[in-house]
Amino acid sequence: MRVLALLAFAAAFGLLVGAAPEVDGAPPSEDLSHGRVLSDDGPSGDGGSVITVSPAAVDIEDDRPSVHRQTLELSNTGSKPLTARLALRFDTAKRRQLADQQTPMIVHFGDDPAKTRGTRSGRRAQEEPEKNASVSKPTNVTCSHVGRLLLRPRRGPGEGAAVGESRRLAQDRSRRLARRLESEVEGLNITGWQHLEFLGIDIAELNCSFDPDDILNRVRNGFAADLEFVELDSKSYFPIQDSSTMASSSIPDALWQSQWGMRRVGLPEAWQDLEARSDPAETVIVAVLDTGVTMNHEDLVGRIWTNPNEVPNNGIDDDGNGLVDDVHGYDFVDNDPDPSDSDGHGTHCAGVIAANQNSIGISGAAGANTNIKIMPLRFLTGTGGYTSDAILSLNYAVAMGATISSNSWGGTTRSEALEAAVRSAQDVGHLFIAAAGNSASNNDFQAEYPCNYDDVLCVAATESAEALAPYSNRGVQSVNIAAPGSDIKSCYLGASSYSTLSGTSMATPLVAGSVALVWSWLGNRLVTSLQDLRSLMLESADRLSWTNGWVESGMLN
Ligand SMILES: [Ca+2]
Ligand SMILES: [Ca+2]
Ligand SMILES: [Ca+2]
Ligand SMILES: [Ca+2]
Repeated sequence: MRVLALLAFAAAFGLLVGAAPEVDGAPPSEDLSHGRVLSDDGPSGDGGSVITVSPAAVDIEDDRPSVHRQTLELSNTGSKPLTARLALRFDTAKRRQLADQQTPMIVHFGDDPAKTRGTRSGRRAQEEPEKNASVSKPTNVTCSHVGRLLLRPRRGPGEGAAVGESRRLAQDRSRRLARRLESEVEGLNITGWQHLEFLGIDIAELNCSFDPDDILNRVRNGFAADLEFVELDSKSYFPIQDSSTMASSSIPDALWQSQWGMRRVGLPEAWQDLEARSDPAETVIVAVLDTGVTMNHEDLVGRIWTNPNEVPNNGIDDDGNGLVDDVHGYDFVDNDPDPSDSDGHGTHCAGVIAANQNSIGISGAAGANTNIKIMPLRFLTGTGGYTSDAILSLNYAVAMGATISSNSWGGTTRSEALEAAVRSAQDVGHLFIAAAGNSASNNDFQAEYPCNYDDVLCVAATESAEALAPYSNRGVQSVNIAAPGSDIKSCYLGASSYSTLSGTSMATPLVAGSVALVWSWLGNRLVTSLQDLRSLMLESADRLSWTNGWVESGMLN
């Protein structure tokens, strides 16, 4: 058997890259900066299987961030097919502050690739006989999102909560689980593994050549004692919007007169009160999980969050968060660092939160406070979005400091993984604000997610005629507050375009912007947590005859 894998690493991280292959099932290498070779001579008497690596360690040391390339050659010198697990550790000073980060890669190789796990590597081998190995990074989607498993290992006795316990424990548990799954579930070919440390959730990328339900059942049944949950990814969530009232237009002048909703909830008075305070406003980052945001919109100038530790367009993950050039959020649909809007829905929501209070366009709920920033996270398109991408977006929001998220999307599919993600985000102080839905149904009887998950701030829509909007979902146990959602004017796709939309999608960012506004001035002073502020918002809501019986509190005030 000859050389079976040649891996070229683009080490675009500055300092040190360590690579150590592990034969499947072997314990993890402790010091990856000096790669050591673990071999399994195998019990079969067939000559065993041995991986040799050249060079054994890949060390690159440099103070300047620049791109390095290093080739690592792996050979299987035995006769038995092997799986090698490589962990790259990027060990820059910044990364040390953040904790070590490891990027696992999995390589399959053997003498008869068609017989190794998965036909994908088999196909590749036929096309490229010299390179019968498949290598993928965890961020690559190898086939479709249906090839993703979302799961969380069960905590051992005496271990802390998934979030808040030592990261090392959770990481080790995740790594052990990945190894066990691949060695014990026949036919399971894990091509990438992401451990979301802030949410305590793992995402396994699977080879395409499997029956998803069969794999799910075998993992669920075989690992019931080891898993809190496991589920298949699915495209379950959709932007919430009543398209029948959608009318796009380009309007050159100040549109305040049309912004009935902002006046109705008393925002002008709030702006005056808060501006009169002597203490400074704190920065608040509001993540908008949606179809992206038109970041060059004339009324959002200066309002888009900037990642302070990421240098744009240099092809380098300067801040070491695993994503290259993520200067203004991220696009989890296309896996690129440009979360520009392709639809308009996300831009509309962003405008309702933070459009500048000036002479042009509209004013957002938090428009008067320039310390409130939008973090665009694109996981939806007009045709929907995947659970895994919603979770990746929320993980990014929490990891990068967004304390509030505005979520104008939903579906009727319950996901234990998304529920756990929302719960874990809340456990670290994040407030998740969600739309109730536009199907005129009662969420107490017909659940809508993520609205119905515990402690989400779920928003119904009202119209200017002092009524709940006829399309709005409601439910005294599941829908917490109502806010203006019909005929809402806001920013749209073009840099100077505006449109009028209706839906609980529009009511949700009005609440998110209002919460951000109050939190920016009063947070950690008069109110110490966003969950406490959530309670205060519910207490201070207007209990109106027409909101009674439909939402938990009343109209946002
Ligand atoms: Ca980055
Ligand atoms: Ca960069
Ligand atoms: Ca993009
Ligand atoms: Ca404006």
